[in-house]
Amino acid sequence: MRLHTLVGSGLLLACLGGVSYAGCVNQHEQQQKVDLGASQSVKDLMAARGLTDADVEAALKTYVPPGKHDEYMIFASGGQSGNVNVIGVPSMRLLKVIGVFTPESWQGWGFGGDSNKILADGHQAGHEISWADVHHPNLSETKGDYDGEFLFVNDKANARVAVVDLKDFATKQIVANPLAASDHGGAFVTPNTDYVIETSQYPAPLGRDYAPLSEFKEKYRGVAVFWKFDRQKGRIDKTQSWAIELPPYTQDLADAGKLDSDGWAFINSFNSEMATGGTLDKKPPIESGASQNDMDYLHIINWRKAEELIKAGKGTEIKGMKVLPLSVSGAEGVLTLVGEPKSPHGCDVTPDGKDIVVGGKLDTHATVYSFEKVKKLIEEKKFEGKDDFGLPILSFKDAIRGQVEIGLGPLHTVFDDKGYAYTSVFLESVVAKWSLKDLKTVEKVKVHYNIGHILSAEGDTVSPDGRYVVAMNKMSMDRFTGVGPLYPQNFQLVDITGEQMRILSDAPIGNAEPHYSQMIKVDKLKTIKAYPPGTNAEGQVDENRVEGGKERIERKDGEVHVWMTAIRSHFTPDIIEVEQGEKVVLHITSVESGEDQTHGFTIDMYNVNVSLEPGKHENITFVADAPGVYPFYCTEFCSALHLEMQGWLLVKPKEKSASAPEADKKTGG
Ligand code: CUK
Ligand code: CUA
Repeated sequence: MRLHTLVGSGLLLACLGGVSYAGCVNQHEQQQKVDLGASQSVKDLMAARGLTDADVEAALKTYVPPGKHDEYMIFASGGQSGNVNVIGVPSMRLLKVIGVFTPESWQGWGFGGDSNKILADGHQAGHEISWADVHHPNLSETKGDYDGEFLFVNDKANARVAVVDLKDFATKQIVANPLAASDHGGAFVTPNTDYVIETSQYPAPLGRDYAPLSEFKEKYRGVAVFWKFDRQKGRIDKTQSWAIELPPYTQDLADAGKLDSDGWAFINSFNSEMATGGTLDKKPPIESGASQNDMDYLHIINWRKAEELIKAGKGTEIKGMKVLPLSVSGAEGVLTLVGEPKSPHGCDVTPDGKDIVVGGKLDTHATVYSFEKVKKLIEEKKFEGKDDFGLPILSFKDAIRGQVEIGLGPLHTVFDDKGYAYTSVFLESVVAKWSLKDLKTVEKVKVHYNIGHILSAEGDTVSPDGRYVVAMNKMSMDRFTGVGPLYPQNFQLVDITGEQMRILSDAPIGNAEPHYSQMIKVDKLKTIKAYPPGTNAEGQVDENRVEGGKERIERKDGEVHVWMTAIRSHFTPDIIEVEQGEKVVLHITSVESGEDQTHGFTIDMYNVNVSLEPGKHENITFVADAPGVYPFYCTEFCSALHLEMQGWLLVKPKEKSASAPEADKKTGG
């Protein structure tokens, strides 16, 4: 074994592959010239590792050598992790985890610094929520194309939307939906990112109020919130945001129109039966109650018209937000319904904005609605009838361009640059490629079990790139080395450049159940390498920023303020003495400017950890309530003397009260 180690691990691999011991040594002598590890040739290596030509081709297409960069980046929903994963393509390497709704200690996100304020804005009704169910990341767009500036994600569980700035890949804002109790159709952007759309999922009384289920039809509602995005500020402007009341069907996925259909939004729904369950009372569960009708309703929203009506004062105010009532939307042509078959799920507008593709979970078709037909029917008021809430309904057969025979359980659809659509087919576990022109399936590729969402390169823009599709699979049995009963999810990278789709690689996702993801060309991103000196988590130069030489400790009103700097490899000051019970406020600026020179700051017991990238500033507040000696130190191995980058917080016991010395003596033993 020692000899093997000496001659290199490549040789060891070949030896394990069955080559004799003496043969190993001989091979080693020969390979000095060809430099293929222990192998005489690529063929030799393939044989040793049991690889086919197709494997090698896939490896060559996805291998990114040390020092080379990936061409695309995926922003993947972190599902129940509440965060976002950033993955390089074609390597499928994890590049970053962005802390969004869930504290992420690696990023110093939510552990005592200024990021806590951003997380606190996401509280619902005063309740702290430290997790989320992230479903749909959406990149900001300009003229329907990703512009690489911002990312928006929704939290299905608690009805919230977050804004991530892609200059530093950090969350800048969380807004809590004041009307809904859950969301799903979000966070979808309009073509110039004027609005970020967030649609409720499970109906509830608007404004998070109470009403008994017996009043479901009267009091329960869905809602679509149009969050106004202020690009200059890089924040959602709550004061300019508004909403549309929706009937109490369970609204599901949504998409914004583009080009021909710009100004419109499409939301599908299930449970138009309005089943409410009641399994303990022997009533059918919602799953069967909700599957009685053959059709549910695609909601067609003229949001430009809604915006005008809101501006004209037609909204009613609920919990501080203007809401356009159902009656107005129905009468003014803002909200129109059309049937959609069997438990619809995905709702995707084609790159040219001319069609809307809907997949039915219990159907074998994808239905393709023609926006031109839909618009004409609405303009001519050709309605088939009205629903229980007075909303006009279009004739299904008059509104569609056709249906594509896909397979069992089509869910989501993405697009390429050659006029093809790719639909994930859940029950059949395939990706189905079909032609948008003649609505015919041309090819299916088997993916590993139960594909949910699917994504393609720049796939939600007006000009998709083609090249790659990623199947986002819910299960990974038999796929990876066992890691216990909770399995990773599995991303499969699919090459769509050739005549036939080819699976290139599997990437286990071990920290999330990703729902949707988007893939952007990396050259569109304009990331910074360091912050302007003194920048806080909200992206502003902090009023308490500290410059080198201006460090100090001051006391006022029972608070101890410490203005501190961090630079390789010390904190100034490094000794802080306080009295038990004093409030400690640390203002720490990293006065580094060099690329990748990050420090961290933690202190024993107070649940504090911040990340201090070059130029970053953090304000940390806690009450030093327990006497003791608390080392603080840098949590990032920043230099040869990183371990020496430490200091002390000394918390002196409170002066014993002079009036009660006897009592102290007794308890002190
Ligand atoms: S959903 Cu999860 S697979 Cu929330 Cu977009 Cu379809
Ligand atoms: Cu600074 Cu380690």
